[in-house]
Amino acid sequence: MENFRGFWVLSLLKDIYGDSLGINVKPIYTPEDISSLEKELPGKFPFTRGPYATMYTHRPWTIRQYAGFSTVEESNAFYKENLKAGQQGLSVAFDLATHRGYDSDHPRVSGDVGMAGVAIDSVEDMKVLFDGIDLSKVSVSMTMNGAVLPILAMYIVAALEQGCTYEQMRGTIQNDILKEFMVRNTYIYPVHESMRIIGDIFEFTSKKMPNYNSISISGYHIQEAGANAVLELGFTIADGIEYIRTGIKAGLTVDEFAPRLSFFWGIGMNFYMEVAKLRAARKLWAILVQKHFNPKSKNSLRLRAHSQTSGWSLTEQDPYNNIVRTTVEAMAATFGGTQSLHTNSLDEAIALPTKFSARIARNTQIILQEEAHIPRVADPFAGSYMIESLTNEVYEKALEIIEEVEALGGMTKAIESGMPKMRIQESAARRQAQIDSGAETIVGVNRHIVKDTEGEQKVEVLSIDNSKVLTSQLSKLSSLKKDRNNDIVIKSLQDLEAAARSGDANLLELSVIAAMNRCTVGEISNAIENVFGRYSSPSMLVSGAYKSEYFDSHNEDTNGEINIATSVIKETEEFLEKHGRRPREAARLAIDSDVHVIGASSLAAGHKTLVPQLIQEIKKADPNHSILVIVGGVIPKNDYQFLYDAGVAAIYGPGTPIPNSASHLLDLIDKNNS
Ligand code: MLC
Ligand code: 5AD
Repeated sequence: MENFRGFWVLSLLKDIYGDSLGINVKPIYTPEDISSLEKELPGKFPFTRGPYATMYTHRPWTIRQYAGFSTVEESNAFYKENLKAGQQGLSVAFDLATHRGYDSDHPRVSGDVGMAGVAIDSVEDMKVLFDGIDLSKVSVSMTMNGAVLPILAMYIVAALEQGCTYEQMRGTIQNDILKEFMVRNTYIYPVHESMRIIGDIFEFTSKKMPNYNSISISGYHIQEAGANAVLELGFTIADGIEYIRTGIKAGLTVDEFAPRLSFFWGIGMNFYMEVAKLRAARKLWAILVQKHFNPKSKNSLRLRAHSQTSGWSLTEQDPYNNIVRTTVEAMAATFGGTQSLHTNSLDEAIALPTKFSARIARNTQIILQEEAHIPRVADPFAGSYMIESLTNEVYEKALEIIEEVEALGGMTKAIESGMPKMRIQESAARRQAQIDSGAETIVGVNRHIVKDTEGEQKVEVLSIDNSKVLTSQLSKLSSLKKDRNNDIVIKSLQDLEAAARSGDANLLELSVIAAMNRCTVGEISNAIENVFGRYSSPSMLVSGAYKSEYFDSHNEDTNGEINIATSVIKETEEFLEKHGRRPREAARLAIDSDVHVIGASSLAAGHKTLVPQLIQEIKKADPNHSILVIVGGVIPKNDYQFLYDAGVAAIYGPGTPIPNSASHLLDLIDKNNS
């Protein structure tokens, strides 16, 4: 039995930690594994054990739940309730229209207004969002990257008009554009111009807002896009180094802004690895910042981080299991010494959180803080042969990635070369293949699948009335435009545009003036777009990684039948022979490119508006309607029939194995073209 268990543990760890990470986790660790490592203390260089000497014993991590939906009035009410119920900091989710720098009345974004976050068009909206919330006391994080100038400016003006001084403003702006180009995709301007904006924000905040965190350098989205822990860590620290260079290029000394750089990690189910990652991150940052920039203040070397449990790890199937997953991930984050934490809600893979699911998610943290007493000791895993050794291995492997990026000339250049995106896509394909082949277990998806759910309580789904939000935003926008002084508005926008062109004034400073004068998000973004342009990314594909990983871990199935992936490859070849080309998917360019299928992936809840519009457009341009529309992503089951009625050919929800959807899709295309 013991031998058997040892073997099982060994093979499981090999699968999870995987060759792709290059880390061989052993079944047992001894003092020899850590004999060469230095003894360290929390709050002391290189800060592996935490940025503060006393850590949670002095102050537990901040319970900071990310939220925002519908109108500012509804989001404001939600924030106030959450604060009353034990949440400690705020974190604002904006809708996609705002992220892209469009006002709610822009025709391109009508389906997205208020859906995956709160809609903001002007400082008047921002003031209502924080109505009754004292911005000198409550720290607020804002996840904004593309439209960072108007949004940060509007937050500043809302705070000033509340009576809060610049010095009192505390909080964080995400402002991490490099990872937008790698994975998250809400950039607006090209990368060099975007980096100039970041330099301006560092300059402005370091001079006027000493308690404000000017950036949240984010690995979270890199992990969510499929990167393993080493890639997430390596690319994120390399981003950080690039941002320090940006600040120095803007004329600042490292100590003027580095103490207010902050980080953000994704925490998945790979428990030991996540604890080690957070510890290794602090050590990497301290050592590399010391080496490259030699700061005088030790605050410049201290990595502080927010963490969020992984949305990707949560499943639509058997969703109450998600509470357990989130608890495990939250424990990894806090054992790793995070400063602030968001715990996801159990309905993550279905829709935005409801009041009920948000309560369970928040209470998960309160229980860890107050019932499990995790804050009682600083860095409890210190001295563990395994965690210390793993921390060091993750450190070494991530350092190799950072050196690869540096050899390309730093992260901006690496992004232009396409290297990080390709590596992340490759890692994602391998991971998916491990799941689809059953090498990695996901309970309820590829093991212990529940077939009979009759009589079980269904998960309640939050649904947002997009047309109601839109009507409200349009009416607020038109009264704003009537009431403001339009001459001053025009002058503010001209000043911004001129500064974008000349480079001789701070763009955040001018955005604050524009926001004060009631210019809108769309107007401020557009004034700068007139000079910088709007960036659109070329697409890239990775091939081969999924196939090799799938067959490495799952060759023929045990019944001796040909497994599904083998048969999909065969079907694809047959299709190629019959129709003369491989089936391709594309979105907007589909009609011009004469594709077989358009695959729409929706995480932003716009599927009920945007997918029917897409089908109508195809019908208009292609009356024979030979292009199929399929949908994937976070789609509540209740919406499936609506989408089928609108003409959707297939819906592939979270957890659908790729070979199954590929086989099904080939069949549909074949029928559609025969
Ligand atoms: C804390 N303090 C201590 C201490 N612990 N002082 C002495 N000893 C100790 N043990 C002090 C700190 O110095 C600080 O004061 C104050 O207490 C608050 O602690 P903190 O550690 O700074 O915590 P916090 O304010 O919560 O800030 C954490 C942070 C910050 C630095 C990581 O950047 C942050 O809150 N980030 C959140 C990012 C976020 O929510 N992002 C959501 C992304 S969602 P002082 O005076 O030094 O300030 C997303 C999804 C999507 O991105 O849409 O894609
Ligand atoms: N409210 C709450 N959580 C959100 N997320 C995204 N938008 C919202 C929102 N409006 C969370 C999900 C997602 C991650 C990027 O952030 O967990 O996976």
